[in-house]
Amino acid sequence: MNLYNTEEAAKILGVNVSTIKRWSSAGKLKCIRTAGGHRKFEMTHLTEFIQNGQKPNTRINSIPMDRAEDSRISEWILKSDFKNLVNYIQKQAIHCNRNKILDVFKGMVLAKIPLYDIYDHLITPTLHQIGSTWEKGQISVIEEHFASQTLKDTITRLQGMINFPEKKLGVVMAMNLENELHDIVLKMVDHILEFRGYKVLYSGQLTPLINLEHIFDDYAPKRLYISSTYVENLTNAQSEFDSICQTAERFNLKIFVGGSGFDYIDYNKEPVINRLHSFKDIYSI
Ligand code: B12
Repeated sequence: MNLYNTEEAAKILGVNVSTIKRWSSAGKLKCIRTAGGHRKFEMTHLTEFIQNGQKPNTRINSIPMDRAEDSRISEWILKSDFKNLVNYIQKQAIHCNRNKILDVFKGMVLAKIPLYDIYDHLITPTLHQIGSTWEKGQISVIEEHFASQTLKDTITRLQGMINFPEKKLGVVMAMNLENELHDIVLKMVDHILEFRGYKVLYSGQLTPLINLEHIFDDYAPKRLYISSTYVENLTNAQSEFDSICQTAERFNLKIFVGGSGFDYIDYNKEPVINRLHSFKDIYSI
């Protein structure tokens, strides 16, 4: 769990340390007390405080302000300046600077930017840009791997920091096809579904189809989200997909598909409900 100390909380909320102490002593701003009596703040303590309208003025810095760079980033976050943020995140990802990326994510959550907007307007274009800078030969393939792994790690860490609804809407499953390595997108799908209130069965990269019906039987998911980005062999991918559809239909599952692989795979069949194109769609449909 990532915690802020009193000084950092003061920098984020744009007040001095004694105000933070006063608010927390009065119970307005929740905190955790360490064995030594120090206050520690979770990101959710700060978001709850801001959302409850407890902060009297609007000056929130979204990330702890230590350096000139921090104030620039804070301004980009508060103005939803995704162009500059994408360039910044790409640079940090190539250099494996996980904490700097996480600071931006946390800042966006504090600034009340919805999770699906972070994924649609920041992470998706960053991944596309990483792909095109690699295609143009501006970064090496190892740097492309640094960048994509760093983003995957930070998305997983962010997932551990956000509170999800306790009451679950039901069980859903998120899977890739058998030969698919692109699973960052599926991790984000997983996160959005969890945020929406589903319990998610996440099988990730290269999901084998053996025993799929036992999974449907034992875990009883009611929706299946299938991601396909790269189709190496269309005949195999199509028959794999058709077989999943047949099994899913027997178990009354609804299927949602997404990713550029479905430009080739025919998904116009039962029980496919929809092809989704954005994280906002995944959140709302
Ligand atoms: C990171 C990356 C990798 C990483 C993957 C790491 C990981 N764990 O995911 C690694 C290095 C492993 C990799 C490997 C390969 N990659 Co690659 N990769 C990328 C890169 C840079 C980003 C992919 C990504 O995550 N995009 C971000 C997602 C969020 O965007 P999106 O796919 O457009 O998805 C959107 C919608 O379609 C929708 N959506 C997508 N999926 C889903 C799923 C559901 C359920 C829903 C509801 C919605 C939804 O939501 C998104 C938001 O709008 C892309 C470049 C690019 N332009 O995307 C290339 C890219 C996808 N890769 C490509 C290729 C060719 C490969 C390799 C074959 C390379 C090789 N020769 O080995 C292998 C594939 C091996 C395999 N069997 O899968 C090509 C694919 C071309 C094609 N369509 O045929 C691309 C486009 C690069 C290129 N221009 O050549 N890759």
